[in-house]
Amino acid sequence: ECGSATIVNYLPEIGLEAAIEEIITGLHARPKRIASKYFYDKKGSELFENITVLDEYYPSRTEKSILRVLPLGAITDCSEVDIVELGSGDHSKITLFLEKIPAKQMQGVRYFPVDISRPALEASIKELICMFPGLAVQGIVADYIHQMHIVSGERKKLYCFLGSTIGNLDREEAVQFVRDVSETMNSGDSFLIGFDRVKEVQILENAYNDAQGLTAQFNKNILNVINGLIKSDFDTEDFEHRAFYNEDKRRIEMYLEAKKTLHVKSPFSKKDIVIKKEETIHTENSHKFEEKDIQLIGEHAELAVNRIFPDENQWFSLVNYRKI
Ligand code: AVJ
Repeated sequence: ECGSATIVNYLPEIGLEAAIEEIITGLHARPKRIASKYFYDKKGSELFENITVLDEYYPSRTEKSILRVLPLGAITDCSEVDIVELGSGDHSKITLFLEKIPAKQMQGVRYFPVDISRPALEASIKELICMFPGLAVQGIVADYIHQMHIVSGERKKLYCFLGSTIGNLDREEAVQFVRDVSETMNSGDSFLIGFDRVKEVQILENAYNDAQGLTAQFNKNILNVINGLIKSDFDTEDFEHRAFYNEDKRRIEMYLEAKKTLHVKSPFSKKDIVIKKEETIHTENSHKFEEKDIQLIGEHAELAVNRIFPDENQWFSLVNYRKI
């Protein structure tokens, strides 16, 4: 027997118009850019899930190895808690968590997965309510970066921001984001964040240049996503995947490089989008963190670093912040 769940939509109606404008502006800018949130349509979410099991892509596997042994009681009181997972994606991370909750405590737990992709959210919830029939699940479609007050009420909360998604934000944005969430928290509430750590460059670069070319496909798929949004005619074949570590900024940067000069049309752009041969479109930053970054984020957000859970290689950290 499976349980049931509802999904509410918090994405504003003007979302599409704003998205189109953002995309067109980025494509006329110098350097050109497309925001990484546009990776995640149905196909993109599937591609990412396939990336997470690649040998080269260590972050997901490593984070899960930490989640598996994480003492849940050290983080929150699971007899009564609202778990809010920001950017939930698939349920493979949170199930490792939920499995630890004794069956008789499950009735006190409510789970709120929040994601910008409705299809991904639907697919994930559908499976989850069969795995945990007694769990109360309420899905939320939202651009959580700008929408904080999605779960109200006085119940104890545990926010989760896993998978090093925080690495996609610029450093200042990351600080601001954690601070915004912190402002909605009550004393004693918890925030669990997954951070990918600074490590040997070759390991980092291999993770974003896998031999099978899945990351290249994932990167190029963003063009299919925006073709759907701005009705453009980008051809993924015209681009090369590029990903490298920027030592200065401690981040992987991902680009699409044009193989030849292109004139791309969209009914939403008066002028053609002109991309010169070898010109790049910046599609993603994936920041890597040091312990000092983790401390700094806590300080700025008025959160105490309660515990840092590492893996055996110190490649990844799950950090439990506590609202003071
Ligand atoms: C889902 C944002 C954590 O930055 O490592 C994977 C996305 N990009 N391969 C990351 C991604 C290229 C991933 N995050």
